[in-house]
Amino acid sequence: MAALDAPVTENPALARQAEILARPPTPAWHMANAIRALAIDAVEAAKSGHPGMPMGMADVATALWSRFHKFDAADPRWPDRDRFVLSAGHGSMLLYALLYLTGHDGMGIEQIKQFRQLHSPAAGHPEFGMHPGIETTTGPLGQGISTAVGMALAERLLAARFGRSLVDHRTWVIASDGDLMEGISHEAAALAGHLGLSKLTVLYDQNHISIDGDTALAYSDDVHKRFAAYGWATKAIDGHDPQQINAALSFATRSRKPTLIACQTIIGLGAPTKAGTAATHGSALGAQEAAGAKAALGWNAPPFSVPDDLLTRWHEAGSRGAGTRRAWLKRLAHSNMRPEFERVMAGKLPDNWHEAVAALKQEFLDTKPKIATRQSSQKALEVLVPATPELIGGSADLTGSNLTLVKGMGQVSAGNFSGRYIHYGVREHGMTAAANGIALHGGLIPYTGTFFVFTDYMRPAIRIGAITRAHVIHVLTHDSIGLGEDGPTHQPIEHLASLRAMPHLHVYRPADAIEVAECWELAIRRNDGPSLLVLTRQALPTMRTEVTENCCSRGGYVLADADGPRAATLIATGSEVSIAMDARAALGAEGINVAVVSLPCWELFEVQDEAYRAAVLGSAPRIGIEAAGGFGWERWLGTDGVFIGMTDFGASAPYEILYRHFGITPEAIAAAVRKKLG
Ligand SMILES: Cc1ncc(C[n+]2csc(CCOP(=O)(O)OP(=O)(O)O)c2C)c(N)n1
Ligand SMILES: [Mg+2]
Repeated sequence: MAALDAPVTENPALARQAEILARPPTPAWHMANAIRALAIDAVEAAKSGHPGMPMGMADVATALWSRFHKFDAADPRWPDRDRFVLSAGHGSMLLYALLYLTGHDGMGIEQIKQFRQLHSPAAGHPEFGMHPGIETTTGPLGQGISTAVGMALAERLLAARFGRSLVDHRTWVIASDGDLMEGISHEAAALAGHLGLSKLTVLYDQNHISIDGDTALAYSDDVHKRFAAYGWATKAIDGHDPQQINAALSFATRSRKPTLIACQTIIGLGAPTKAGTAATHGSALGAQEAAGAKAALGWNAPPFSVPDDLLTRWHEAGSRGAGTRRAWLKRLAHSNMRPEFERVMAGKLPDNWHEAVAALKQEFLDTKPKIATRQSSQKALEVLVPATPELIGGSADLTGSNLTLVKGMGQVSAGNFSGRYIHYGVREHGMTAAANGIALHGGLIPYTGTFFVFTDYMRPAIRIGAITRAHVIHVLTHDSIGLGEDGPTHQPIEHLASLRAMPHLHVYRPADAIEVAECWELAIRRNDGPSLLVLTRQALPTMRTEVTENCCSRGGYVLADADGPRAATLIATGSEVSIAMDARAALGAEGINVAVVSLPCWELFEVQDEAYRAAVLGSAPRIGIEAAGGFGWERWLGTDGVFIGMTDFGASAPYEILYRHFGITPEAIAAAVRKKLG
């Protein structure tokens, strides 16, 4: 296999590395080497991980955390702290080293030694919730930088509400080549530029290396022109020169635009043979290379130990913000906005917010509107928006279809952040990540809007929302073949099943106006994960006959029981519930008594007690009806049930014709019941 043997090539990075290592060492250089040494040791001990990125970005991170980043290690959740997002999450040891060195509780040397081990806060990639200093979960490239755009936007929105004396902080991101290659970074950066999020700074680790080797293999963007075109300021610096780093960071703090600083770095700086190569990206250096790196860096301390004088200097960096935090606490104490600020930051809903929803439900009960669930959602928003000032809406260019905008919200724009509605543009992925960032920032509850089928364009960010348990609400309309003429590209088939498969997501598919109000209520109340409201384009009748209880809170319930012993149970969601009700009436006329169960939220139904679920589902034959693929319905139907739904993509036609064409009709349901009963 000689042909496959790679020729021994020169490593061009080594000459630059030699020049960098020959520079007179500065205090910052020594501090940065503590990061490098910890990254080397932790990855060696775990026998896996990514040493190259922390070694390459250590100098930039040191300057940032010791001079610019506003934080106080004594209170990592201080609301007015700067947000730091390590978008290149594979370089997680950089963040853990920074948290340890700056003296954060809960990230001691023991935790660093447990890098990548079960229950360690120093997990393979940064995980939100594992340590209070971790602002979001990163790892899927592009997500971090896009989440950070949402955080920077949240800062502007809250500053417009509470004033600069309470809200005045920056958002810092470290992003890699991979982050900027990913499509989502384009959406997010364009949005940030458009909105002029000038307190957002991306420190781009431009090491020209990714896993396959030199980024030139696949990547020839002019990053400066690209970001300039979005409306960003950009700078290029030697990422190992403290003076250039400091000057660029200082520039960023004065910039009137979001700023990208392209830091020319050497991945794995210090490694004697592997520096500047993909070999340092994602595996332990190995004993010999690790020892060589430490020697080259002049690092003599034993593994996992940092000399006292360096640790002291780092701890000073960690408490640098203490005075600023105390001054802020004083301002908060004297602010007449304090109760409201503390309320929203704690994620506590206003008193009486749900009274408006209760009134709306009663109104729906009295008037029994026949409207699309997207319309009843808008009616819900008309009462929720005034009742919950922290609610921030938006849509990916489908405002008039999603019906996500209601009177009085005001538009968010570059010059005006007092509004409550964000025109995200046609950027579903970026919108979803931004919404995660808004939620993770705290103080606001974001909802988004698009067509349900385009959750395909949102999914990686929905997943980050689910992993981080972000309080985000997605308004997803045009939820089935019921959207009609737009045809199969716009008709979701597999989406319900695929999203129901995602942990921690609540997928709601309400059947009428009252269920919509109930689901909105649940989504607003739920603060431990995202909710999806899956809504129709077409009108549906109001079927509910009482509003005393929030029936959707149990996930599923008997909407109409059989008149007499149950011959069968029809189980449906959303628009198919009224079709099931028609089938029930038709069967009843023949003396076949069936019950109709509405199952708007599988996740909530699943956690009800066995007896409740058994009573709802009954022991009679079960027929499931949903204008979507049947994957997953076995859970409720058992092996003996019948599913009526879709087995292929849809088609373009008026929706009534499509329902008949695909056999999702009261007649088809009644026929299935008769057949089942033999
Ligand atoms: C969306 C996504 N695709 C692929 C990966 C796997 N992956 C991890 S890092 C990386 C690229 C590494 O290059 P770069 O981003 O420049 O990081 P560096 O090696 O310079 O630290 C890839 C493809 C990922 N984490 N996320
Ligand atoms: Mg790279």
